[in-house]
Parts: sequence; structure tokens; C-alpha cells
Amino acid sequence: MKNLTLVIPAKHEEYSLPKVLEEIKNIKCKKLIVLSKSDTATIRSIKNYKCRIIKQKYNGYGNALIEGINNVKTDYLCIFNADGSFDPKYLNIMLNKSMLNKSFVFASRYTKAGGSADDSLLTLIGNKIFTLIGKIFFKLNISDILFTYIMGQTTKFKRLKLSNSDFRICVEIPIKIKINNFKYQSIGSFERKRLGGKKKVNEFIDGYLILLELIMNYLNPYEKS
Ligand SMILES: Nc1nc2c(ncn2[C@@H]2O[C@H](COP(=O)(O)OP(=O)(O)OP(=O)(O)O)[C@@H](O)[C@H]2O)c(=O)[nH]1
Ligand SMILES: [Mg+2]
Repeated sequence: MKNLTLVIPAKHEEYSLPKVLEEIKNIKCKKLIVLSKSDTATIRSIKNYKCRIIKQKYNGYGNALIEGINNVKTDYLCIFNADGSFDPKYLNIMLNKSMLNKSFVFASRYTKAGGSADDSLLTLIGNKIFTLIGKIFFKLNISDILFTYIMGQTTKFKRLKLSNSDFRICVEIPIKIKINNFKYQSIGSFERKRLGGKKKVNEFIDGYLILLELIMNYLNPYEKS
């Protein structure tokens, strides 16, 4: 997997990230951690691991992905969480599919062989509703719009010209993939529980922002980039 970079956004993940890096240490790909310079605990926690650290100029999950993607030099990249919820066993199959079809590959919790140990009833219902809105508003043929375990060619990720610095980027990515007529497919994936530390997503505030993003884009769609 020499042609792959994992873009790993991290915020206060000093408990989980070292364990994640331990689990993936034998995977021969580049690991790019994107965090805030004030997050000294996380920086200290991974000092024994081979990875590149980028300190964000701005804040937020979306901004971490944007700054990470802009710094990738390999042909392929995959968004990968620092909390242990993404199982790395899917990386190989996702990369092979992406290379074979030159397509984006979405990992999905809600298709065959998928599942989640992390969903609450609220997040399950929310995820299903947002995925349905994605289907109705944008004809998005994906079964899990918010998982954001996504593999693809770096050039195409860069062409999306992503702009949201918060969790709205989770829906911006698939919408822009669709608008640009890029190929995409899904594979089933099981979401594990986060290893430790605190959840950063607020179901109500971030859920509201994501809903707003879907509606705004339906009324005034992004331009093809
Ligand atoms: N750099 C950076 N990373 C972030 C920020 N917010 C979240 N992250 C990271 O983005 C990933 C996803 O965030 P999570 O808190 O796990 O979101 P979630 O998966 O919906 O929540 P859980 O159900 O608790 O796992 C994790 O690796 C976080 O550390 C942020 O503001 N800046
Ligand atoms: Mg998580």
C-alpha cells in the first residue's frame, strides 16, 4: 500500500490514537495526523510512532480533512479516524476497488456485512434519515452518508475543492462527488466502538448543521469543479 496515505484527523485522542497507530504499524502506507498545535497531549502520545503530524492553521474536523488532503503526495488517500472505530482490515479491499475502477469507495455500516457497535438509537435514526435525504435530494446511491470512511484518488479528492471546516464536510464530500460525476461504490464495514476519550460530534448541533447543508445545497447546488 505504498501508494496510500491515511489522513487521520485527531482531537484529544491521546488515549485512542497510539493504539490505532500500533494496530496499523505494519501497514506500509503513509500516516498523516492532522491536529491542533494546542493538542499537546495527543502529540506527546504518539511520539514513538512513525507518522507525519500536521498542525492545523484553523480549527475543526472538516478543516483537518482539507489541510490533510492538501498535503497528501501519494496517488490514493483514505480518511481514517483516530478513535479506533474504523477497522483497518477494510483498507486493502477498498484500495483495490478504488484502483480497479478509479472510483471513490465508501465504507457503509448499513449494507451487507456492515454494522455498528457504536450507534445509539438516535444516531442510527439520524444516519438513516440523512442518507435518505441524500438519495432524494441528490440521487446519491449510497447506504451510509455520514460514516466518512472514504478511499479515493488524491487528485479527485483535491478537485472536490472542499470548503466546510466542521462536520458538514461529511455530506459535502458525497454531494460533490455526485455533482462532478465521479464514480463511487460502497462496501460493507463494521464500525467498532471508540477505544476511549470523548465523542466530538454533538448529535443536535452537528445534526442541525448537516441538515442545513443538505437543504442549502438542494436549493442552491455546488458548482461542478
Ligand atoms: N483535528 C481535528 N480532529 C477532529 C475534530 N473533531 C473530531 N476530530 C476527529 O475526527 C474523528 C471523528 O470524530 P468522532 O468524535 O470520533 O466522531 P464520531 O465518530 O461521530 O463520534 P463517536 O461516536 O464518539 O466515535 C476522530 O478521529 C476525532 O478525533 C477537530 O475539531 N479537529
Ligand atoms: Mg468516532
